[in-house]
Amino acid sequence: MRVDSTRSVEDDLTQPVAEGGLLHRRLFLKAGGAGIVGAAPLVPSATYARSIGEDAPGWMRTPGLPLRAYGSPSPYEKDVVRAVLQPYGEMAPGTGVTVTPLQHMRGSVTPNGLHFERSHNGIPEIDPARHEFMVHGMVKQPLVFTVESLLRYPMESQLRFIECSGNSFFISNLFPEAKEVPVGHIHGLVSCAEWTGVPLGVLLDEAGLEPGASWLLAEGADAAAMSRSIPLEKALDDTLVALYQNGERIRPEQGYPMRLVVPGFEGNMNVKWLRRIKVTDHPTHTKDETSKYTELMPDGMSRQFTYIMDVKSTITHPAGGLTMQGPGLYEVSGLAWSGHGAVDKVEVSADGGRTWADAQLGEPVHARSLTRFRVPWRWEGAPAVLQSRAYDDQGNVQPSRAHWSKQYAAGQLYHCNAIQSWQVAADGSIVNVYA
Ligand SMILES: Nc1nc2c(c(=O)[nH]1)N[C@H]1C(S)=C(S)[C@@H](COP(=O)(O)O)O[C@H]1N2
Ligand SMILES: [Mo]
Repeated sequence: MRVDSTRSVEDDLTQPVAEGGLLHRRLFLKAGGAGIVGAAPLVPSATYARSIGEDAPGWMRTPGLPLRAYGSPSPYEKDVVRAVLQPYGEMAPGTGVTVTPLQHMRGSVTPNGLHFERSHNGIPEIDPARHEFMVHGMVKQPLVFTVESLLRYPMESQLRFIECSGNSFFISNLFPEAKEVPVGHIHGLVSCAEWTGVPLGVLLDEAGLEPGASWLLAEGADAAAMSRSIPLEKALDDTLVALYQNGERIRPEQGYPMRLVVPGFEGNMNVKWLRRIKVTDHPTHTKDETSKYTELMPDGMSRQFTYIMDVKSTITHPAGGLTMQGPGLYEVSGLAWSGHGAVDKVEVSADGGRTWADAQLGEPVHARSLTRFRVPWRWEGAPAVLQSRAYDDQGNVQPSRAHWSKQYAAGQLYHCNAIQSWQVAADGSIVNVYA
């Protein structure tokens, strides 16, 4: 059942639009000055003003710290960090992931120090003066680019998410029982940055494609020499050789001095520390696209070259890793994205998917980028199950976990875009459940 939430602003926006206390997405937007919410503060912790100045804190009485050449977060935010997950521990400390702490983030762009990381054999310490990037294979003229030469090319910026295809494996059918982990552990292998660099098509053009060219092999300069095959069509469409991440040079863990950004395609294809592109007329079937990054189907066949990350969303607040602070008004907020295009609509449920309210999307909505969604929620303190469901402008809808699981063999973990359920208990605790 979907509940109509398109009523006009003249209607009483404080009336629920779905079960469990979900309110009209425009409540907060229209609240200013209209007295819609009431004269009391929205949340109990916002107290009435006293006069300020009487007990001026120490930092108003003495000069502040000296100016700094490079900024870092407040020391009071020291716990907002990536969780480091190393499956082989100290045997292979460079292998594994770090996850973005989604439960502590509110916008849609990921700060560089919190961008998730997936590395197969550590972060190479590349001296940009000695790094070379080669374009060869089925080209008229093989070319080698230095970092310095690439920096002189015309550049383009794209706000794009990168998502590991192993993201959300905690709710995949690898785990028959739901794990109690924070939202960052479940979905934090997705991040969003403004990537700036040289369109790969410009460099391929310069090298001159030979007739019959249809694929690329992209290889990294790390000790895993990670490599993937990429269809030429995508390379010529919107693929970037990125040198900048949110305005500064790419971080070492993101591929310094250069990486591929292949918008909407699985994270693995966004080859970091890019050292060569070989133009071919066939996929190369590298170890990274045969032994891994394939999906096992129910009939025992494996599906290869599943590039596009499907439409998906998760509530990041309230969510696992946080607790409710008593009954009252909350903003349910989360992230939605699709590798197929732009997010079109996000719905939120507080009753485990029986009734849905439309969420407000953070605008402008960029294609293949993280989109923030928000909806007000009056929580009366009763148990609730929160879910979000995303739609994209290419007609795709995020599936239920049961529906997603059925598509694959047991133990399948890649490309999990199932709807996530957060169970909110009367005591305010929030845990991941399979609803
Ligand atoms: N050279 C190289 N490129 C790589 C990897 C790697 O280990 N080596 N990991 C891949 C995987 S699996 C993912 S999900 C993304 C992660 O990008 P990030 O670490 O910048 O978030 O990089 C991809 N590119
Ligand atoms: Mo990945």
